[in-house]
Amino acid sequence: MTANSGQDLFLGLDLSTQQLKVIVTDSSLKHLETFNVEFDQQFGEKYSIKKGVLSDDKSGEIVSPVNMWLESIDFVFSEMKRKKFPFDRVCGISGSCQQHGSVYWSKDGVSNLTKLNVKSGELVDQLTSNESFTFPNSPNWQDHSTGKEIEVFESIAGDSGKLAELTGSRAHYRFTGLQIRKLAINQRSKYQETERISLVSSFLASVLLGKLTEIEQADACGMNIYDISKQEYNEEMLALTAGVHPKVDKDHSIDYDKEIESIKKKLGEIKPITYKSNGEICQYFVDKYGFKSNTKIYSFTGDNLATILSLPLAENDILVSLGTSTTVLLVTKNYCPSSQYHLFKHPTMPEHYMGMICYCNGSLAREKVRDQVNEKYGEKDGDWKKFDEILNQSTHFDNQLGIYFPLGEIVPNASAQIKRSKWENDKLVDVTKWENSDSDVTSIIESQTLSCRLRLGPMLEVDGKSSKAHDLYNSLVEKFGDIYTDGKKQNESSLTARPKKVYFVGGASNNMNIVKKMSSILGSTEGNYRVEIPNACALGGAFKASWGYACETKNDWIDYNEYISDQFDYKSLEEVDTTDRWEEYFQGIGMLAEMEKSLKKD
Ligand code: XUL
Repeated sequence: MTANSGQDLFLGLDLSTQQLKVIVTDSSLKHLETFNVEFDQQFGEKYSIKKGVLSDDKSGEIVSPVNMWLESIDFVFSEMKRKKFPFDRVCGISGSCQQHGSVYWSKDGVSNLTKLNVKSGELVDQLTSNESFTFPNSPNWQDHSTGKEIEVFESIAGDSGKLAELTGSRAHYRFTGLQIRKLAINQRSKYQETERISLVSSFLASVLLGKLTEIEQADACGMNIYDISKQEYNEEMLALTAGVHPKVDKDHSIDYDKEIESIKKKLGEIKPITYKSNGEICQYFVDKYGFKSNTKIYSFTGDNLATILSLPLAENDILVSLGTSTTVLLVTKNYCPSSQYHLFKHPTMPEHYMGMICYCNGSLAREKVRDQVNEKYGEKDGDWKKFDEILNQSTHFDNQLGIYFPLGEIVPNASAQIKRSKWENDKLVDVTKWENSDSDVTSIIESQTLSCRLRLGPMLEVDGKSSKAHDLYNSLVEKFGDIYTDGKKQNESSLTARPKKVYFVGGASNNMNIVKKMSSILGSTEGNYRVEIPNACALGGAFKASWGYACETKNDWIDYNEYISDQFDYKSLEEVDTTDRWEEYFQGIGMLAEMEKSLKKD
C-alpha cells in the first residue's frame, strides 16, 4: 500500500518486553503498515525465554537477552525487505522502548558499533555479547531483585518523598540507578570493564546510528539518579549507583572522585529535549536494506512517554488507561512530585512534564465485583449487563464509599483489603457489608476515580481562582479538616483543579458505562473521549520522527501539540455523553482521604 505512493515515510519502532514492532506512517500522520517480531515465537527456544524474559523466581531477577534484541532488528527489517517495503522513502525514525532497562557496552562494543558493515554478517555477529557487552542481559522493568537498593536510595535521599522531589519518583526495584548499583556491587570487575551504559531507548537509537548516542532526557527520569529541576545527575545518587557512597559503601580503598567521574562517563551526557535528530542511519542499514543514507534518527523514548505522543494531549489533558492495572498519564507544567506517582520530562515539550500514576488494582478488582453480582443474580459468567444496569441506576453520590484492593496497592501504599464506610451523623462509620451488596458496583468505580482525582489535583494547574472553587474548598475543609494525600497537604488549587480533556483507552474503556461514570466524577472542562490506539507507543514514536523532521525542515520549533492537532484524525475519538457531577463528589473526596488514613499496610 505504501509501495507506489511516493510520499515521505516515517518509522516508529517499539521495543517492548515481548516483541519488536515497526509501524509506518506518512507525513500526514496516517498509519500505513505494521510489522513485528514476537520474541517467544521467533527466539523462545534459542534464548530460553518466556514472555520475552528470563526469570529467576528465587532472586526476583528478570532480564532480557540483548543479543535477541539485535537479532530481532535484522529479522523485522528482513521481513520488510522481503515484502518489498520502500526503505528508500523513510525520512526519519524514532521509537518507544520499555523503560528502565539498561545495556552495558564494553570498550570493544563501542568500537564494534562504529564498524558495522554489511559484509561482516548480521548485527548479532558483529556485536556478539561476550565481546561487545559486559553483561549479556538487560534488567527488565518487572525485576524485583533490588530491595536492598531501594532502602539505600531512599535513606540517602532522606525518604521516599525527598527522592521523588529530586528525581520525579520514589525508589522502585526497576529504576535504572538501582539496577546498575546491584551489578556494580555484585560484579564489580564487569561493571568496571563497562565503557558505556545505555537505556533500552538509547541502545536502539545507537544501533541504528552505528555510534553511541546520549540517553534521552525524558526517559532519563526513570533512573532515580537524574535531578529533574537542575537537569543534571545528582552526585549522591550517582555515588550510590556506582556503589561508592561513603555512608553505605565502606570500602575506603575506593577513589570516590575517580569513581564519580567514571560513572558520569559511562552514562554519558543527557541532551535536553530537542526536535533535532541524533544523526543519520549507519551505512549497514543503507547497504543491507536500502535506507537512504540521510535517514534521520531521532531520539527514542520510553513507552509511556511515547504513548502521550500518540494523541493531541495538551497541558492539563489526561489519558486514563483502563487495563489490568490502571495507568493515568497527564501533561503538565507543574513539577509537583510525590512518592505515589511519577514525573518525567515531556519528550517533545521542553517546558512540560508527564505525570504517571500506576495502580495495581484495576480491571481485576472490578471483575471481582462483577462476578459477585452475576452470582447473586444468576447471570452468565463474565457478562457486564447486570453490573452496568446497577451502575446506570446510580444518579448521585449516596454518601458511602468502598475501597477494593484484592491485590496489595501502591497508590496508596496498602495491603490487600476491602474497606467500606458510610457518612452518618457528620462522621465516617466503617461497615463490613452494605445493606444491598449491589452498592459495591457504584462504589468501586467511584473510589477508583476519586483516587485518581485526589492524586491528579496537585499536578494540574488552575487557570485562576474562582469564588465558587473557594467556597467548595472551604466547605470541604470545614467538614473534614485539612485533606492530606500520601502525606502531603492538599490546598485549594489542588482540590479544585479540573482536567481539560480526558481520554480513555485500554480494555475496560470498551465499557461505556464505566467511562461515563468516571467522566462525571473527574469533571473535565473540555470533554471526555474514548479512543482506540492499539499501537499507541509505536505510533507516538513515528509521530515524534515526523514532527522532528518537520521542525528540522523549518529549522525551528513547531509546538508538538499543534503539530499533532493539525493532522490528527478526530473521527477516531468517541465523545462521552455524561453529566458533570464533579461538585457533588467533593463529599467523596473528603471521605476517601479520611478512609485512606486507616488502610492496613503490610
Ligand atoms: C513504567 C514501566 C513499564 C514499562 C513497560 O515505569 O516500568 O510501563 O515501561 O514496558
